[in-house]
Amino acid sequence: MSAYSVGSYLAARLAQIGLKHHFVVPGDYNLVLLDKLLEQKEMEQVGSCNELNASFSAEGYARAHGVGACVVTFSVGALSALNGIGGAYAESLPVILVSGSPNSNDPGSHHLLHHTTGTYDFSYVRQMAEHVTCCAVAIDDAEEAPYLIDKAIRAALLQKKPVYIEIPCNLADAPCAAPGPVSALTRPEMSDPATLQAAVDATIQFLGARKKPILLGGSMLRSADAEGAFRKLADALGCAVSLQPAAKGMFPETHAGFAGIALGEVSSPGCNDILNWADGTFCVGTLFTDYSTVGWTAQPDALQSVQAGPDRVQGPGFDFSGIVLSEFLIALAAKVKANPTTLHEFQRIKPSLKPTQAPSADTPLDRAEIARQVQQLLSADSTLLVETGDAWFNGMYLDLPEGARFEIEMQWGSIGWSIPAAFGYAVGAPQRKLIAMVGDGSFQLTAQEVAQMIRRGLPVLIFLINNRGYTIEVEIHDGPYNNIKNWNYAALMQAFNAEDGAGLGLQVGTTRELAEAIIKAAQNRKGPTLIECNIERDDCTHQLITWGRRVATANARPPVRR
Ligand code: TPU
Ligand code: MG
Repeated sequence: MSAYSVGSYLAARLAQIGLKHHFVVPGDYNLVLLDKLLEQKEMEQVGSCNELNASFSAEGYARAHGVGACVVTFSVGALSALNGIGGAYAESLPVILVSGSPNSNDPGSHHLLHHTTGTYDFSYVRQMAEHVTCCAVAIDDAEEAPYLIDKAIRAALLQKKPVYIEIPCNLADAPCAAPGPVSALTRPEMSDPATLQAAVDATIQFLGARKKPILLGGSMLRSADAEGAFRKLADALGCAVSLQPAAKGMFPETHAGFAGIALGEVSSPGCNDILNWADGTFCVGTLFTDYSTVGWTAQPDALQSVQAGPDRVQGPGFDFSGIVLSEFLIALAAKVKANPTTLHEFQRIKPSLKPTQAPSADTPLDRAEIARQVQQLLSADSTLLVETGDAWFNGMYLDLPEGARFEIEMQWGSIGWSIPAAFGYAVGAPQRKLIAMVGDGSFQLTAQEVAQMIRRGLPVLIFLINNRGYTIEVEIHDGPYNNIKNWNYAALMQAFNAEDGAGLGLQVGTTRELAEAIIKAAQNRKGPTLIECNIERDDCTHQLITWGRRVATANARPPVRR
């Protein structure tokens, strides 16, 4: 007889795949399961203030640690978590959402249950989860649990997408088989050798026929475990290398080939010019959406580009699947001929940027000065995490030193993501210096998760940019709904500290006050520091204004008559 129960089986599997933490909100349907998870000593249970935050924290943890998990209660908990799970799908991050569910005798027994819609069908949560996960399983029998748990975890790890596992409250403690070797869950996929060869040949031919090829990297470089292989290809090709904003940090900005952030008209200086000058774009792990193409104004010409994704390579006249991206890039790097034409041209056209000077006197704070001071803080062990809003644009043009990382949720773009995601990231990578930039409007969604940073003594540095409203929305389409109630954000830290916390809240409105606050933050190692930076309502990046106008135009296209 195996000594395992469904709950301890799940705990063992989560520990085997390397999880050191999981995020939880308790409820009567998951309490026994939480006990079982607590028994697994290799993993720590981390409380979240609510399930939305738990899901964003697990997503942030997956960014830092490769995979994340959160455990919630049925329906009321799981439905709240689905926003973060949809985000993990959009951002290609493996997050395991586990929900405790009603007693296995209840479905089909004509019982009405709490936390449900008051009907007899309890399958709706799994059905809803199916749309935002790559695998959603509901266990209704302990003997089936090992198979279904493995199926879901394997799918998450292979596809780098979230999954959903439902475990009835009376089965968490029910006996089941012992876990087998972990390699059943983690064995990587391999390319079909003949298809790999064909894709390499077709791409070599495409590149050979171009005089001025350029590389463009996207966020799926990370989810496809292809950052190292992309770098090898960049070294071999020797051409200019541009990155979509969501891939910032996935290729070193100190690399000789780095040509900046590609975002159409609002690309970093010289980057859009070199992309337009090139006669062939080799896109790797990219995602082209209305946002990343600046309202469909900047998309590579399909006839002049190759797109290589996690399992597919597509170009003019060819389309291969069943290929592992990193294997493809490495095979290509070994065969490709160097062509540095775009890099040489980029070096000619690149505007020489004078470092912005520190203001000589104390002056009212503006967003450019915030960016300048944040830039000075970045070092090899920093991670800069930026929220939807002008924080995106404040962060994406900063220079990352070698080793520094950048986190952005530009595909899903849910405001409220950054604070719980920063918490999850800090739990997953406590050795990194985490700096978050967030607007006042976004902060109001999930502010309470700062309390969890205080609880665990995490020295996260938060720049809260208080421009008194939803400025990004103002730039897209203004109205009275873009004004919000102001809060005393810095004072919140005192409330969250209560009797035992070491969080620090500081309010600044001038350049000197900001510099002094940053010094105080560096001395506060036992908890987070929130610096509330007060700026004018209309003080935003010119890139936000241009991008917002383009997105607004794309949104406003009249319906096409069919
Ligand atoms: O820099 P700024 O002022 O734009 O940032 P802040 O203050 O954080 O305001 C963000 C405003 C915003 C909204 C209201 N950005 N996107 N939205 C729309 C939105 C609404 N709800 C969710 C969950 N996500 C969204 N992106
Ligand atoms: Mg704002």
